[in-house]
Amino acid sequence: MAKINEVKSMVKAGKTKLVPGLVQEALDEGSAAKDILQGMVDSMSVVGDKFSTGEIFVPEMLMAAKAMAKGVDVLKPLMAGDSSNSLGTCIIGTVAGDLHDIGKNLVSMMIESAGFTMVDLGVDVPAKRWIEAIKENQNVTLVACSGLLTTTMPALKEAVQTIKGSSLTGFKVIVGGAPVTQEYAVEIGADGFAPDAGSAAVKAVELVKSL
Ligand code: B1M
Repeated sequence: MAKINEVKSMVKAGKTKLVPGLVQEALDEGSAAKDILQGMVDSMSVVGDKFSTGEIFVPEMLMAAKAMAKGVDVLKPLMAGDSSNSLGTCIIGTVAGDLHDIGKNLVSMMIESAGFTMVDLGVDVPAKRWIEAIKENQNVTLVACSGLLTTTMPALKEAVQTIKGSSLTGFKVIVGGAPVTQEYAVEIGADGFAPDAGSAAVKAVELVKSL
């Protein structure tokens, strides 16, 4: 337990070199991977609050994000689970104008563990790139669009409407990210919404099984 607290402090402090070792020590101490992950997610909330109040600035926020990403790398093999990748291909990315990828990466990890082959387009994905990726890949059954900023909600809408308005078929579209709600997902024409990575995997399977 003590090590999880150290992981949380070091993520907040953006200590990229220390976090992976501490995550491993927390595991060795007997902490569950999901509890360590939750600890790091909680730290990012604190970091966000400190940014909102002007206590820290973008560079500190970026260092915390990098530290968390290093910690997640250690947990990844433990969280991935045993997947047969039989539910088809999922194209995932963060919408245009948005550089946040920690949540998207966690969602990707969970959807992969539910049985999808993942194609990650990264961040700042323009609407037309989603279409290209659906055409370029075999057996695309799911498109997952992440958006973390209120200012990129219109880009999320544009992405979903471009994808749904194309002549391409055979897949469902799921959206999510901190400012996104079920109501907004319905409003922009997405097939599904999930508030977090775990429920995104559950929703992904549900959507694709209804194809
Ligand atoms: Co930025 N940022 N950021 N940031 N950042 C937020 C999001 C913010 C809430 C901070 C704040 O003000 N309190 C705020 C947004 C306010 C708003 O729009 N409502 C904000 C801002 C303002 C900005 C900038 C504009 C700051 C500036 O430059 N002045 C700028 C924008 C840059 C851009 O994108 N164009 C910016 C930049 C950055 C960094 C680059 C420094 C860095 C990102 C680095 C990276 O991702 N590689 C960063 C960070 C780290 C944050 C906070 C602190 C942490 C985000 C995070 O990783 N959270 C964040 C504050 C916060 O979240 N409290 C903040 C942990 C992650 C696990 O949670 O991403 O929410 P989250 O993902 C969750 C769910 O949302 C959901 O599941 C995930 C896991 O459970 N989910 C999905 C996500 N995608 C999903 C997709 C799905 C389903 C569920 O289906 C497809």
